[in-house]
Amino acid sequence: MRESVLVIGANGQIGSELVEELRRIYGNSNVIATDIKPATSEMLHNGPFEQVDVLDFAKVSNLIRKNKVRQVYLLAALLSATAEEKIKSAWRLNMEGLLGLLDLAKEEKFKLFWPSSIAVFGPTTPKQKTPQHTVTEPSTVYGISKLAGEMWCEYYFKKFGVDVRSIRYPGLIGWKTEPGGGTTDYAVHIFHEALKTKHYECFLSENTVLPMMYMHDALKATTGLMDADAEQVKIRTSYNVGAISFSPKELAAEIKKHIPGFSISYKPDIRQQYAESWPQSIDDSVARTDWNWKPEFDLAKMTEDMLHHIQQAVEH
Ligand code: AKB
Repeated sequence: MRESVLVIGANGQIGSELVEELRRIYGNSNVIATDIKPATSEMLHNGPFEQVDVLDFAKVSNLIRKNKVRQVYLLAALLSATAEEKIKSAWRLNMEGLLGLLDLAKEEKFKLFWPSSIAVFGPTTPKQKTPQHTVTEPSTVYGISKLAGEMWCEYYFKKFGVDVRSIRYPGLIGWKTEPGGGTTDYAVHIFHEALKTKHYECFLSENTVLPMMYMHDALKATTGLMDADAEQVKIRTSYNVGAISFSPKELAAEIKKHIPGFSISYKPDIRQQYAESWPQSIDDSVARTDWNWKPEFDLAKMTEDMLHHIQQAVEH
């Protein structure tokens, strides 16, 4: 049977790269990209695209039925920094979007992917090698919505048998699309500024260590979890996945190896508080055991790849 896949929030940092990867796996015409914003020309050129608000459930449901969709990736969300500025709309988008899709998954029996985040952890969580099961007392609106979402996922799995799968993404770093509204965004902006102006003013302080992951690994984790047999997926809240941990100072030092004139200065803002409430490194042994998760990119490899691709994109 033709495996149709729907990606909601396809224009975002994860979506734009995930759509490309899923189209490589399932074929261009079988992956329907959707976003509240109009499509980029690349997105339109390579396969089907629909402009849809995720909260328009009638339209989403119609798309799913009409195309016999078997997998949905729900990526539309407001991230940590924006969510603090728009508390109610963040809750509405992050929660109602998920609940609406969980209901549709219950009816239409598709497999649902929903991203959680290291933001489910808070100041009382152990910071080093944060375990899968530990204290989760988030202090941000975004973290609260992700924690509640995780519990809803588990509830729909246990009560209605919905095959929903989730990952607690760390900060994600990719060269294709810049992130927006997050706390870990500095780790992407720094590369663009390093190549453009050889200087970056960082909104986190120099020794703020956070868990991060290169987009290649994030896509590997996402498709790996979605491909796993249902019995392998034992956690139905959300899986810890780890890759790299570093501070702005360590990242700057790595960039300097490629761009010797690069300099960084620090002007921490409100995002410093959010970052300080999150773990510094993640214990992902449960994901490694359950569905063989393993990252491929370390700091040096990721830095080299980022600079190479951004440079190439600028030249073309
Ligand atoms: C953010 O910074 O808000 C996100 C996240 C850690 O989920 N990248």
